[in-house]
Formats: sequence, C-alpha cells, structure tokens
Amino acid sequence: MSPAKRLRARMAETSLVHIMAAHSPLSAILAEEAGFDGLWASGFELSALYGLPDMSLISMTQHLDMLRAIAGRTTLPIVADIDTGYGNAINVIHAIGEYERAGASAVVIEDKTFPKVTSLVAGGRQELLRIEEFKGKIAAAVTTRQDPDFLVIARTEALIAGLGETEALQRAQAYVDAGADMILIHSKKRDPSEIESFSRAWTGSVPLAIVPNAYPELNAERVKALGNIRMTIYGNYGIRAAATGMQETFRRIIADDGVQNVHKDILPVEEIFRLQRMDEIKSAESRFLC
Ligand code: SPV
Ligand code: MG
Repeated sequence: MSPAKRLRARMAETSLVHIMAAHSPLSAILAEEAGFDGLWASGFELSALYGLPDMSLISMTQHLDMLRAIAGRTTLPIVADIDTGYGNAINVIHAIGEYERAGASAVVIEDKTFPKVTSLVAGGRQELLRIEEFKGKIAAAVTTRQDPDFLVIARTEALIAGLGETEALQRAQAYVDAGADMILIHSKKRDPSEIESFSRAWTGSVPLAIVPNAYPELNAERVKALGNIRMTIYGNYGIRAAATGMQETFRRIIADDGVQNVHKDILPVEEIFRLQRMDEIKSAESRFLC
C-alpha cells in the first residue's frame, strides 16, 4: 500500500490523524518512534533550521532534498508544505511532479501571494490571491497528480489576513469546487474561537485540517468534538523542541565551563548510534569487509 493510501486509510479508520512537523530525517525518525500518523515537511521548520524567516527564502530544491532524505529514513506518509506552490499554476504543475517523485503523500498549497510572509508574525504582510487564480492552482495540482490517493490540501489564509469567516468559507468552498481533497484552515488568534466557529459553519463535502500553533489548548478531545477536522498538524513543535534542548544545553556548558554536568542530562551517544542504525552497519561490516 502506498504511503498516500495508508494516510487516507488511517483518516478513514480514526477520527483524527496526528501529523508531526519534521525538519530533518532525525526529527522524522523520532516522530515515527513516538507514534505519529504522518510527518509535516514544514516550511517554517526548514527555514528556521537554516536560521532564516519563513518568507519564501528556502528554495524548492532545498525543501525537496530534505523531504527525500526524510522519505528515505521513515515509512510515515509525508504531508509537504509547499507554501504558495512556488509561483502560478504552471509552477504548481512542476512542483506536484517533483513532490510526488520525492515521496510526498500530500501537499498543502496556501492562497497567499508569492513571496509569502509567515502566518503568525505580528504585523505580517498577508496578501491573498484572487479566488479564481488559486482555484486554477488547485485544479492544476489535482490534474497533475499520478497517484489518485495523493492528497491536494488547499489552505486558506483568509482568517490570517483578517478577512473574516464569510470570506474564509467562500474561499474554502471555491477550492473544493476546484477539486481540493481537504481544506486547511489557519488562524493566528490566541484562542481557538475562530477555528471552532469556522468548523461549526463548514458544510462543505471535504474534511478540515488545522495547525494549532497559536491556540495550543485545542487538543484532540476538543478537535474530535467538532466532528469535521480530520487532521491536526503540529507545525513548529519539532524545531522549537530541538532549539529548547540546544539552547539550554549550550548555555549550561558555557556557565559550567565544561560538559561535566550536562552530559548526564542529554541522550547518550549510544542512543544516537541506535537512531543511526549503527547495528546494520556493524553486521554489514562483519559480512562484507573481508
Ligand atoms: C509551517 O509549519 O510551515 C506552517 C505552519 O505553515 S505555520 O508556521 O503556523 O504557518
Ligand atoms: Mg508553512
């Protein structure tokens, strides 16, 4: 079964799939071991990994390289965050071929103009595409995919842009009409009221996806109660967790003038060997290095 088919099957059998952000193969391996249903190849996380803001500065090639590396080390389905699709509908056609070949099971395309500005930053310039133009991008993605199970998820940034629920609902319905398999609805409000209200008002034929970064209290129990949200993406939690660990550890090493204290509080190198599958190398060595 292809990972895309598995993702669809998992969504059908559970009321909610949990998709963890990954910015590297190592973070993806850790997410798989922890029990997530899939991975989010996050634009925000990869940008932050390069020390850059999430503003269309990372190239498609950089993102694809990371996604391919992740696909090579995990079995989980990968939901690719392709931002605005790298241009117009023609760029989307090219991108879908590349992402499918790289091992993605789904893409999320957002209705902002290129270059985009990250959604949650205060005072961010949030410009949306004309609805007709974005419908063309969704239709191009749906027409281009080779695997019918590959999901095309349309993300509307209408709430992020402050255009209100009516505009968000209108855009979401238009994108479903263009062929979208799911709608990702995003909000930067510091509580889940906009998302809960949108979800209650949504009567469209496809399920919703959310990214509860600004409103972390919207846990699985509350999401399931809404009934039509089938995918929660934990965007930015991977890079924030990694940065937390490194920031604390690096500061302690400077403060302690050495690693004599921190070494007990971080993973032993043997655990890194395990994650690197060093045992496989050892057995290959004894078998083939004659
Ligand atoms: C990402 O993780 O890149 C996202 C989610 O798109 S957010 O940064 O909250 O917009
Ligand atoms: Mg993103």
